[in-house]
Amino acid sequence: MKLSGTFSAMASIAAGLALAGAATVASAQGLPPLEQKDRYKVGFPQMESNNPWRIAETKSFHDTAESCNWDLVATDAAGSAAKQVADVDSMIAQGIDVLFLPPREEKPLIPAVLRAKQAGIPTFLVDRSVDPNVAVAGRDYVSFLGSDFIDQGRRVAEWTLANHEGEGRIIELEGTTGSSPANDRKKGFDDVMAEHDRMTILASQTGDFARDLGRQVMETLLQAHPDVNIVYAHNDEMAIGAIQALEQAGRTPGEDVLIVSIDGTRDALQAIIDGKMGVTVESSPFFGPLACEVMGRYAAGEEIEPWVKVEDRIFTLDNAADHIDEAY
Ligand code: GYE
Repeated sequence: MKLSGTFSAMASIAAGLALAGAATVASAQGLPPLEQKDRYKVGFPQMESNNPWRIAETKSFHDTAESCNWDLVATDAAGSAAKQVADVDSMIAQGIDVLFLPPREEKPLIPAVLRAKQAGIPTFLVDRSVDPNVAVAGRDYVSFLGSDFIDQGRRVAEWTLANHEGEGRIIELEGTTGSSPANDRKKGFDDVMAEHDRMTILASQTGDFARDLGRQVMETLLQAHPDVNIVYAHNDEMAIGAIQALEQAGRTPGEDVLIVSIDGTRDALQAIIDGKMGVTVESSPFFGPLACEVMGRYAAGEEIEPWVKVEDRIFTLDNAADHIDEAY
């Protein structure tokens, strides 16, 4: 009896210390602390749901809500940064405990991030980031959970250099203008290609990360640049759209045009197996479990690294068939 009494007293002192620790770490950074409790009201304002990547990410948050004891408040901004800002504001008004925000674009979401902080809500950016010259991890929000997009672009470029002989005439399909993955995937790829004289980027235009726009933009660019022999798409959906446009125009993707891209969707892995696509560098949408883990560490008083980096695999003909069953 006595022993267990002493033990529980010690345990509660330890818990108290841990809580005090949480407050100290958070306030030293000027960030709102997160109380330790059994259930949390968690906000997830999704930006759009027009592609398998977004749908898989939203599902990952819903699945995690059960295992991590969240009451999830999820919205869909239908491709509008302004609507996403309004969704965050409404979540703040509803009194969420914590916010997991995938900012559609780098700049427009910053005021919402700052308002969440002001309202005492710890915010984690997931899958996309905001302009680091304006809002900073560890000060304005806790942390960014996501991939290294510059490195993804670089890895696609390096794979392309190793797998395409002779002159490369490249069409680049960019993601959503002003989004961090579009900016960084372009930089990573273009910087590597700039060092190789045999590689020329003929045109680079946005397809907004969307399959149908990717197809339409490819159709137009193909007329202006019929000599294209490489397409670099910033995501798999646009790569699939480009394949459709090329086939419509009588070209043979995989034979006369090399298609390279990023994400690792089921359709892209299938296109690799079918010989239409060369490579896709992974960018995983399964953020729910990571969000649960990082939030737990933050509530326990741990200082969270400003960037919780996700490691990405690479899918080619060597391994696409091994991974297609787990793809989305
Ligand atoms: O590559 C794309 C999605 O932000 C990392 O957004 C994400 C990107 C992903 O719509 O397919």
